[in-house]
Amino acid sequence: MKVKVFTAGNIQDAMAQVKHDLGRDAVILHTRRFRKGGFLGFFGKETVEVMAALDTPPPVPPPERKAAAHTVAAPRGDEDAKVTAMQLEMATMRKMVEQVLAKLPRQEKHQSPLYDLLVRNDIDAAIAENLVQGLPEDGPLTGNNPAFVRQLLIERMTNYLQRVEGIVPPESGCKVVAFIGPTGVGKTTTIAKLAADFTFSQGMKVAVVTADTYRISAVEQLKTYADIIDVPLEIVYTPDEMKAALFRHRDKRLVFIDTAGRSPRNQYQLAELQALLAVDPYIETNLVLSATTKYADALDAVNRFSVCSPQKFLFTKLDEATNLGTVFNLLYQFPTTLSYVTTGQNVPDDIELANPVKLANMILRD
Ligand SMILES: Nc1nc2c(ncn2[C@@H]2O[C@H](COP(=O)(O)OP(=O)(O)OP(=O)(O)O)[C@@H](O)[C@H]2O)c(=O)[nH]1
Ligand SMILES: [Mg+2]
Repeated sequence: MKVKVFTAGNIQDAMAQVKHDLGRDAVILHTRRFRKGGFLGFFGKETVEVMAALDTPPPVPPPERKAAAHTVAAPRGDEDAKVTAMQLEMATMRKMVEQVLAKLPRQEKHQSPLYDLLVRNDIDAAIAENLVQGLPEDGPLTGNNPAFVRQLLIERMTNYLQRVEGIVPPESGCKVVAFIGPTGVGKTTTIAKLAADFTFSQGMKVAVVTADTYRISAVEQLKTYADIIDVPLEIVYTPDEMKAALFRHRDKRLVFIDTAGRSPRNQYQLAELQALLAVDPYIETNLVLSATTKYADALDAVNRFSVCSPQKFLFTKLDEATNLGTVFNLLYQFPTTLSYVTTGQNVPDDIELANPVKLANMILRD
């Protein structure tokens, strides 16, 4: 790994040097502002120091992005590694037990086609069991109408998806909405979609703040969107800078905060994220999760990101998911408000307010 320290009069110049010397995929390890020269630190020239590293020669393909993120993580001790290995082992065992259990009671107790359909759609076996419990069997009582029983099940499922609220800008003043979540789930793309929608369709004043400063290309990705949508973009490195940026944009109706993708297993990164968002207790935090994520992994992410107290879930990549089992299982386990779902890569079109009935029907796909 190549590590270099750059100094300049301001952050933009320092980042330009990083980009020039190490390329777009450089990882920012550390930044510091100080006064150089002067007397006892007074009257000196404001100087910015950036320590950056390049993990692999550019261009870096997606899998190495994870490696880059690890370079800034706190060193993991043996204990950490053991805990992770144990958790993985437990998750694998849990999955195996679930698979066995899913087969057993189904034969003996239910033989219900709807139970089978739920499990085929990756609804957790225990949850599927609860959902079909007490549902009438299709027969003379229900008019020999399987669609009717299915409709009863959809209604039950809809109950768990009822809490829906998008971003509601205040009548006056400014609302700040942050997006957090694991790496690559679609946080930045989702912000671009929302910023475009609120700016163009609803004519609101919007600003975007990014705290994703680990890779130069991450800032550039959002800058490109911000330029096209014509909204201001602020880049912040510390909680104080976050506070200052939010204060500068208090005249906007909405401020969206983009954050670096975090490995849910890295507690140091999560604590850093928590500190950034703690500058304002009124920030509405959306936990962004991909519908393509395995349930066990999504569950782990929800548990670990809970240190940032997200108020809402936002699910991405519904278009790529073979089923929406993870979405339902999570909302069943954690009755949380759902904001939006995204259905593709197109900015700004592929996003919609979550619709409980539509989702329940999608979850129960044949
Ligand atoms: N198919 C599909 N792809 C999506 C969707 N949303 C985002 N993507 C794609 O997912 C990839 C990652 O998106 P980003 O917005 O960069 O994800 P991120 O969470 O900001 O990633 P990091 O900042 O690296 O953590 C990009 O290729 C996006 O185009 C979606 O709803 N469907
Ligand atoms: Mg991003």
